[in-house]
Amino acid sequence: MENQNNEATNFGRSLIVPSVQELAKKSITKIPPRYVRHDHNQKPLLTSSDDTSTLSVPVIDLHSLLFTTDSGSSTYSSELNKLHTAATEWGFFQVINHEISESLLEDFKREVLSFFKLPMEEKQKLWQKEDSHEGFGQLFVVSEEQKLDWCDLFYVITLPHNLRKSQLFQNLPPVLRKKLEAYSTEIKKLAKGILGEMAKALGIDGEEMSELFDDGVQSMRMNYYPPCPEPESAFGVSPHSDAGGLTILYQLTESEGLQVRKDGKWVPVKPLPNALVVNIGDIMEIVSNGVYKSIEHCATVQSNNERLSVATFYTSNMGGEVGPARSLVPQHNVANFRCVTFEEYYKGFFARKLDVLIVTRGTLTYSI
Ligand SMILES: O=C(O)CCC(=O)C(=O)O
Repeated sequence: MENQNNEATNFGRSLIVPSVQELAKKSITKIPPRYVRHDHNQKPLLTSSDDTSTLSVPVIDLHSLLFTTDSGSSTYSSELNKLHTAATEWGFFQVINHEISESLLEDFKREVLSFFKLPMEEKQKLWQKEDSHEGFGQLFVVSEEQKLDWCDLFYVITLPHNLRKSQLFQNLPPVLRKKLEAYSTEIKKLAKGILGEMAKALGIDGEEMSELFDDGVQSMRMNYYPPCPEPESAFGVSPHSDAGGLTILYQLTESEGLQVRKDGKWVPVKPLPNALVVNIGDIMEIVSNGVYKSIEHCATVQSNNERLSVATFYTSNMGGEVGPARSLVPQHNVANFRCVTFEEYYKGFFARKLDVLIVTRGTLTYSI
């Protein structure tokens, strides 16, 4: 059942901003000042330097982890070890052999591409409203002076069903809605599978992990980055960490854009055919008592190519608490984060401006 009551699930709002896609259609040679970023110490590289071209995020083969019957094999334990190291040292990895069918990925990609190509009058019907950040627009815009990203996005809560905004869903193009439904189900399965393996690697009780994530909240952020006349001056998405448990990112186009901060350097994540990118969110860092890392990342833009991606955020159940796993704390002899309710946690997250989040995450807000 979808939700008719907006207030019940309203975790946040964002100021309404103009469409970047429409702006980019105007063959401009300079970007408006609101998109120009001077925070150069934060800026990633637009091309790979010698330093980072040798580094790449780990690739995990899920066939040997999730789809094998022999969890006693050395292949299984070596891949589990690889997953644990990736989550600990990178907070990011790509997954192959995830068993989401190529045809579903292709269909979903086609529908998302056409969605962003709809005429503006159609998209306007799905634009964010003042009281909610679901729909087309941007997120985390809290002041008229704030710099904006070179990106149009569509944000929607997809699971559980009772959190859905029925009005928004009913107005989605029917084929997109059908494919989104199938993709959302597959991503939930995948996220739960990976979380289950992480529980084993961390030594978290399997039942506790299931209680935390079985009926998790899932939302999707579809990103469209138009070509940008001054790519070195803009961000597609400003540096940030993700709030949820796990994020699963589908890079729809071959152009690069995602960059991950590793030991102070920005490392590009090259799209691999049929791979998905997975990253640890703040909640999973907290649940793991700080063992896994929710890492800063951003998206760059390009002068000639558009880029599209879909980030699916899978997080813990509503109504629960966000804190280190109970079964882990005795093993570590210390809880490195305090517990807050899920609602407190998310209301605080969406009320903050994105770059403030980087400064506060893990230190002021949640740590004890
Ligand atoms: O488009 C990308 O590669 C990154 C997107 C992202 O970080 C986000 O949507 O939160």
